[in-house]
Amino acid sequence: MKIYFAGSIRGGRDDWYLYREIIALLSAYGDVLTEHIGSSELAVTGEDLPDKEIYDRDLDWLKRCDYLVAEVTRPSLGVGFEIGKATEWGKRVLCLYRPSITPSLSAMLAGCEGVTLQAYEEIEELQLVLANHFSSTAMK
Ligand code: 6K6
Repeated sequence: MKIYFAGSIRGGRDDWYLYREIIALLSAYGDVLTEHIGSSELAVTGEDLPDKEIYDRDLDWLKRCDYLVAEVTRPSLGVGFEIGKATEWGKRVLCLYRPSITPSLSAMLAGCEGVTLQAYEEIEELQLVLANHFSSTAMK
């Protein structure tokens, strides 16, 4: 299974360490195509690539993935765009968020039938959350 992990870049890098841990957990379920999202090297100033190349490459990966998993606690235009594309293309989409920081998510996510929302607070909870989620959906 190919997993596209989405997390904020220009929306803010406060949670980069959390993205790294989520990517490590996700790697038990498939190939994570976007490991750079959890890199401390990737700052708000981003990769040293032109925007069009980043866009084309990421959309190509998104098209080829089986699953989009997004951490949506920190609002990011890019992550929202990727979720919109993924749902339009019929991909399975799981959005993880921490209600203590973002108690009410955008209705564009919360009201979207193609998006599964999963609240959590601590990274330790996610191991079980992902195991339950992928055993009930992804392997089918
Ligand atoms: C260049 C300069 C500053 O940021 C960059 C961008 N570098 C990126 N590299 C890889 N993926 C990116 C980049 N910018 C956006 N993305 C994609 O959008 C990722 O897949 C993320 O999930 C999402 C982040 O969007 P923003 O709006 O928070 O940047």
